[in-house]
Amino acid sequence: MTISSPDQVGSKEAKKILAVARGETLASPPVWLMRQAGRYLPEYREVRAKAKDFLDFCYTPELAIEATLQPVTRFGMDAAILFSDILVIPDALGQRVRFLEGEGPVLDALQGEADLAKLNSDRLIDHLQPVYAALKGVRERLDPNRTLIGFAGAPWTVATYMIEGRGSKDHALARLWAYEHPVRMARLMDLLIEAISTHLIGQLDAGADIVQIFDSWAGVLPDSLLWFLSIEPTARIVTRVREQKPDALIIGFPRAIGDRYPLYQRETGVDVVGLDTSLSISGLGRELQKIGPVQGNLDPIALLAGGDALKREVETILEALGRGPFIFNLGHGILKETPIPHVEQLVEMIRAWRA
Ligand code: 1CP
Repeated sequence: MTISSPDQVGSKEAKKILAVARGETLASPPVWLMRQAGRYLPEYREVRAKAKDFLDFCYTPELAIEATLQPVTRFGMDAAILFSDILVIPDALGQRVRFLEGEGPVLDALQGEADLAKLNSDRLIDHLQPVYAALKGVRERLDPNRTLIGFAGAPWTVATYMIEGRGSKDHALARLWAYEHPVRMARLMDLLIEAISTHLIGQLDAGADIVQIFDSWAGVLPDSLLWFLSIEPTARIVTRVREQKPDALIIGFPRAIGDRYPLYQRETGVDVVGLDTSLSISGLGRELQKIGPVQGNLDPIALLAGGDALKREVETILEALGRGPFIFNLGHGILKETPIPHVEQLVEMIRAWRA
């Protein structure tokens, strides 16, 4: 049976994001937003209040399912992204992770060899069962025309939290590790590559249609470290996942790496590259799109602003990238202060636009 929809030009794929990830151009691009389930939604805050703490929220399938579906129900997004966090990986490896109210994540920072040796991937799959249960639950309830996205942090981005013990601006401590202890850092990368690959395969087995690898802090790395800590580890994850899941579709988001995007696109083998806000869409963005599908890159602050400013930004992005394989998204996660009507305005504009 051929499923067709008015928004798709000759596509047999009912899930628009998958059609684009395989290289198709749609008349009107699909849309989802990074961090679309979150505090800007009153219904999220309600579910959040039912959980003991943030990790308990992630590991309670009924709550995670509800949070995952909320933005799809409210805005009609083309994808649901699993409600979870990149820090379930250190937690599953046995490092202590807590989310403190108003402070964000706090981990018992890795101090050296001894702490590294304590990390244990044997129980990873068992520990993450609630995450896979949530994906299965979402799969059962999600409209079959919508894409279900699984995700993980990239090794470097996860490692910054493991080494620093919390979020930081410049990730100096993690970079210092890489310069001063390259062997130790390589061991941490190996461990994370294995753990993240296993987790992505687990998510694909549980019903995710596609997965995204968030390398949110890749932009602070100079070339030599970018290769060693971001591009090569990501390439290895892509290879590992495809060994078990040859058709796996993967989005890579190496935030703020600037003119090194083409290298990342070429060398990692991801199907779609996620563009951050600072990337020039009319220049580099279009170059990248000649090679493969791209996703992005509305400034989350423009979404916060709304009105004419938002309209102008959205039009510029659609005009630059909408006539090739393109998934509309933000250039980084949605902010918790974002007014809901602005998200509605955004989705309406994208739906109304034609290539
Ligand atoms: O109590 C709360 O509600 C805390 C806010 C929150 C939320 C909603 C955190 C804590 N994590 C999440 C969910 C989350 N995190 C998702 C869910 C799916 C979605 O709707 O998109 C995803 C994909 C993430 C990914 C994530 N977590 C990233 C990568 C993406 C990015 O924004 O760069 C990172 C860096 C994290 C770490 C993290 N978790 C939470 C916070 C506040 C942070 C950032 C800490 C920092 O500032 O460094």
